[in-house]
Amino acid sequence: RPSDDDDTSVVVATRPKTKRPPLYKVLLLNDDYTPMEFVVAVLERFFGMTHSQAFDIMLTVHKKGVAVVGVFSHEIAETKVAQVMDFARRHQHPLQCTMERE
Ligand code: NFA
Repeated sequence: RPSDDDDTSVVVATRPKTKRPPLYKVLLLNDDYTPMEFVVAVLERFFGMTHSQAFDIMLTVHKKGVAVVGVFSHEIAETKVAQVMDFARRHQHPLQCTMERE
């Protein structure tokens, strides 16, 4: 037929594409000045840790220099980093918090 534009000659396999969004690790960095109890309070307040969990992670950061404190979507990770950095700055502690793609 003159206007037959249905091309049935090529069949391509498809698969359902459900690409999950990337996750981001939130990292806490050691320094020589931020009080240990302040770091514990940060981990309790912003990362929902118990005092015992927070104390363990704080010690890991203190001894190893850095630790992952949580894994989140990009937006949540950005918010956590901003909250920690703002809280540290307001208390005049040099505590650093960053994020990196997992
Ligand atoms: N190193 C800090 C101190 O000895 C404690 C600390 C732990 C700081 C974890 C930052 C992160 N007071």
